[in-house]
This record gives sequence, structure tokens and C-alpha cells, in this order.
Amino acid sequence: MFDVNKIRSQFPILTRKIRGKDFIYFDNAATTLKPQRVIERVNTHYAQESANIHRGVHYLSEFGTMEYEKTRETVRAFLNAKESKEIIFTKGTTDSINLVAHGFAASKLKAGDEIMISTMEHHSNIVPWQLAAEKVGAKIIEIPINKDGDILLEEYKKLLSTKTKLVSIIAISNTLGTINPIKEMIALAHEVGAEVMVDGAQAVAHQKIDVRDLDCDYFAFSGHKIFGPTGIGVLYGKESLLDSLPPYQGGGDMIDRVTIQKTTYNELPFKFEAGTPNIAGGIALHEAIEFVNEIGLEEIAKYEESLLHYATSKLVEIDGLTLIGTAKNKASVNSFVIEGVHPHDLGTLLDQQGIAVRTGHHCTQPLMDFYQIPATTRASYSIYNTMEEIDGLVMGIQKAKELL
Ligand code: C6P
Repeated sequence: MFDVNKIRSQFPILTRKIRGKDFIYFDNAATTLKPQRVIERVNTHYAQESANIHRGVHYLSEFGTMEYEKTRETVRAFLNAKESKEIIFTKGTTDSINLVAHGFAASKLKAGDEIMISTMEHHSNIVPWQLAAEKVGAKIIEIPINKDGDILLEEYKKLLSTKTKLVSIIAISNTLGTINPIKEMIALAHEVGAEVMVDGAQAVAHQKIDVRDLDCDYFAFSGHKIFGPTGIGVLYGKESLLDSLPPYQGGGDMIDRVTIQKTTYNELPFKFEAGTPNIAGGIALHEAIEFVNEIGLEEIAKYEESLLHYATSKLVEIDGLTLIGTAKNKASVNSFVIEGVHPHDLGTLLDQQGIAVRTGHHCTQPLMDFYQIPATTRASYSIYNTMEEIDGLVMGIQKAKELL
């Protein structure tokens, strides 16, 4: 049984006051809060286990290596990847996408090739591809959307061709909440021989991901958006494709043999993991994923759907409020604008009431251009949020409206 109070009790930050008020956190798409077990695992590492990994023969180094590699296996199982060597630890989603984009520019793209991304991509899934395209003279092709925030699948099909070398697509939009039909999009891209990268930053904490069922070639996510630490993320890639990419960065751990003139590289996954990694973050990511596994992603999705449904029904009753992102298949995000109210002013007034939302372009400026707005206010929900908190948000918005 899903018990929101039991879940809330595991997040120490939820007991604190912000500006003298009960803390209501609706900025979960930016980062999730951390449960006690994740905090403790980071603490224990530094207090009791501090050591570098993959290098030492002493006890703590070997222990740390074992724990870090345990997380790799946890992530493999979580994503249903075939091999744990297909799981590369990175700093986060941005880093994972840059790794693949760098590899594509260095070894797979040539002038005239096409990279397809949609209007709703996060800047992290736009700029790395622009950098790659600029290096070789490739082109960026935009997959269009409609005003509800749905991908136009028929247009997508028409845009795909043998020139398409890569499609990189957001699984769930951080701004609109749209759940994209990625499985279908992947299959269509494969028909023309393109590889597909999925930006899973907003997906992993909200829906079950099975990379083999999706048949995606690369999948990226960040630990901090799934109740884990910042500074640790994941790139999944099919083994043969990761093998075909050159290293991203040079340094310790990614080498096999170094001479002054030439280096041979380590095998997967270490070929892409140069330098001392975020050891504590990697180890604690195991706790975050186990936390999610124990609740169950189906239960999480069901509860969040009820939050979204309730919040949407309440928000649309507010005079002058327009939802941005009204796709049928949506995850727990409400972006909106209110006539005569600037999102930043609203965000500030909500903050004074202890309510955290995000305001701005949410790192999706092309999407703001598409809707011809400078910014939205975004409330994004997670498993510890309650219907009462949503009532608090609605009241907070009403109060702010009266003041503005
Ligand atoms: N979105 C938001 O408030 P990093 O920073 O690398 O952990 O994640 C980047 C990123 C990539 N893709 C998507 C879909 C994202 O939502 C994000 C992060 C946050 O919406 C911060 S801008």
C-alpha cells in the first residue's frame, strides 16, 4: 500500500520551516529531495570508508570499489541493460549527452549528415549536438510539436531519411510533462539506420525504463533527479556502439597502457571514466534506486498521476491561468502562465509562503519561443507531495494574484 506519510518521514528536509512556514516543495523536476538512507550512505562513506577506488590493494580501496561497482549492477538491473559494462558513470545527464555527442563528432558524423531533436528538448540535449554538428558541417533538424505539447509523429516520419544519423529525444518533457512515444520513435529511426539517444532525466523517477524493450542505443539520466546525490549520472549504451565511440576524456582509469607518444585504452565501462569519480555519489546512488525499487515505479506513477490530476483540476479553475503543456499522456508537471502576472513575481510571492516552484524558461528556450512566452511557472510533483500541499499551492497563487 502506498503510504505518503511513511514516505515523507524518510525525508528529513520536509520537517523544516522555510520563511517561518511549512515547507512545500514543488521543484522536483529541478532536483528531488533526498531520503535519509541516501544522506547516511554519503556520510558513512566519508566518515568511515574514505578511499580512492579501482587503484588500491588496501582494505578501504577494495571495499569502495566493490560498493561502487555494486551500484553499477543496481543500475544495470534498474534499466534492464544486458551487461553492467554498458553502464557508464558520468556527472549527470548533461555529461552523458556530451559524451555521446563528442564521440559522434569525432567518429560518426560527416558534412551533410542530420541530427534530429525536438522543439521540446532541454538545452542539454540541444547544445551538445550543435557543437558536434558545427565541428563537421552536419545539420540539426527539428522534430515539430503541436500546441498541446505532443510530438507530430507524422512529420517526424517524413523528416527521417538515410541522412539521419542520430535522433536524440527527451522521454518526458521537464517543462510540459509530455510523455513521448519513444519506443515508436526509436523503431522508426532504426528503420532508416539512425541511432537513438534518449534523454531520460525526467523519466527515471516516474516510469519504468527497460532499455532493451525500448531498444534505445543510448539512455542518459542524473542521480539527483531520482532521490540520489548531485554530481553522479549514468550513460547507458549498447556495448557495440559504446565500443565504436572514441574516449571522451583522457586521464587515469581509462587507460590500458600509456607511453609518452601513444595510449591504448581500457575496456568498457572504464574507457569513458577518466579520473577519480564521484565515489560517495556513486555508492549512494544504489540506496536511491533501492528506495525507488522498494516503493515500485508502478505505485509511484499511479500516485503521481492522482496528484497531477488533482492539481490540474484545481489550477484550471484559477481565473486567467493557462496551462502550457496539455498532452494526453503527461507526467507530474504543471507549467502555466497567468494573465497580468509575471512568473518571477509569482515565484517570489510563493516562496514567501514557503512554497518552492520553478519559474523561467526551464532551460527550454526554443519551447518558450514556440509558445511565444518568456517564461512559465512550473510546479512539479513527487511521491512525498500531498493533495493538501496542492491546496496550499492553489491558495498561494490566489493570494499572490491579489497582491500583484
Ligand atoms: N532539468 C529542470 O529544472 P543535469 O543538469 O545534467 O542533471 O540535467 C539536465 C537535464 C537534461 N534533460 C532534462 C530533460 C532535464 O530536465 C534536465 C535538468 C532541470 O528542469 C534543471 S534545468
